[in-house]
Amino acid sequence: MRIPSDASFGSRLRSAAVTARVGLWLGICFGVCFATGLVSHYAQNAAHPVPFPASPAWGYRVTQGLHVVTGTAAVPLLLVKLWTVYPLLFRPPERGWRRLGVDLAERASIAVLVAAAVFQLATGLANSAQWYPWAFSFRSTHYAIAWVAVGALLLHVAVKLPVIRGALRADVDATAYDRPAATADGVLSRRGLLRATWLSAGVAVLATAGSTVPWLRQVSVLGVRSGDGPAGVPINKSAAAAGVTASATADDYLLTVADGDRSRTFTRADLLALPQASCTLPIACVEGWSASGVWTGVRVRDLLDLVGAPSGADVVVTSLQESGPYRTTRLHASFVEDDRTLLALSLAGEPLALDHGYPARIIAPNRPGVLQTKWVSRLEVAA
Ligand SMILES: Nc1nc2c(c(=O)[nH]1)N[C@H]1C(S)=C(S)[C@@H](COP(=O)(O)O)O[C@H]1N2
Ligand SMILES: [Mo]
Repeated sequence: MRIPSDASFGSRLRSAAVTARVGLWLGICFGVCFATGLVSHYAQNAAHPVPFPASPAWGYRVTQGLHVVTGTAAVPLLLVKLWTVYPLLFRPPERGWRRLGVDLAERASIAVLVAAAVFQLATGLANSAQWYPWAFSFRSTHYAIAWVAVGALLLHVAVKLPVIRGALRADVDATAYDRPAATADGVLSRRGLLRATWLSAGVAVLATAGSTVPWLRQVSVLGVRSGDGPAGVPINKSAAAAGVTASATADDYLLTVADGDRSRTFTRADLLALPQASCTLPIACVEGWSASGVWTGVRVRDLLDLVGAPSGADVVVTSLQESGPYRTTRLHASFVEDDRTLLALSLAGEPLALDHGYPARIIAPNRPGVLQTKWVSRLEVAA
């Protein structure tokens, strides 16, 4: 087999004029994805030096939706961008020690950028399909590599800035930044290629965004967990999968509310006899879907008042589930003190379905879905 040289790639479509235009949008997508990813990571942290706000209630739904939409749009953009530049891989190395050093450093930084970008998009997509063909922790790894990707991206933009500027200011058919070999007509025009690229990014978005945007449901063939489940809210983990079917339906179910050595227990009937509050709040899953529901139950603050708990403390929520990362979660004070934070007993006017967390679950505004703990057995003021 003959190794190609950069002269083997003659299409004038593989031009910096195309790369810079696709790269601009790819950079915007990565920027939005990074910022919204930081929000999501912070929201899930155990400690919040700066309180995470409970308002607006739909905030996390929007940032998480943007995260998945921009990540999805980035897939075709990255593929086209790589297609336009990969002949550069076969460019002969520079001569002279200094130039060779710079050349190798640039190639290494681009290798890091491409590897990190592909890793982020591949693991992100797999996560939104709830497919985990790996042994590492998704959240911490996706977070760490995000910094690598953004660092390498900033370096890349800084190095390429003169070319990017020049290419974006000139007409898309200009040849100033083309490789000498790239002169043959492509199968379509540069404008045609760009149009096809925007179209495929748009189709990728429409095919998945219906998992968070209700009126897109009909066209979202890939938005698999959209609109199904009791009361129109999808099920993430079922009671059977969590191993709580028996304990959640047992006659002797009790909720314990505790603050130090003061504690009280409640049956579900006791909870239903307390003053009830209703609010419309979304569940926004980190896996990319979200759905809104009308939840009714007892305000968490009212429950804490019944054991005389002071305001301003965090609360540890424990589920009947015996193991798993979401068995206990921390409800930070900013949520505890919010009137819309409920121990929900019903959804859409019906008793909570077993899979939605019967007998009782947490629902709070602007909170990641993973922290909306189901099958709650204990609320305890954190020490
Ligand atoms: N005890 C417990 N609560 C849980 C989970 C879980 O696995 N165990 N999954 C969480 C996740 S990831 C999401 S997105 C929401 C989904 O709630 P739903 O299934 O009622 O839509 O529940 C959360 N509550
Ligand atoms: Mo989730």
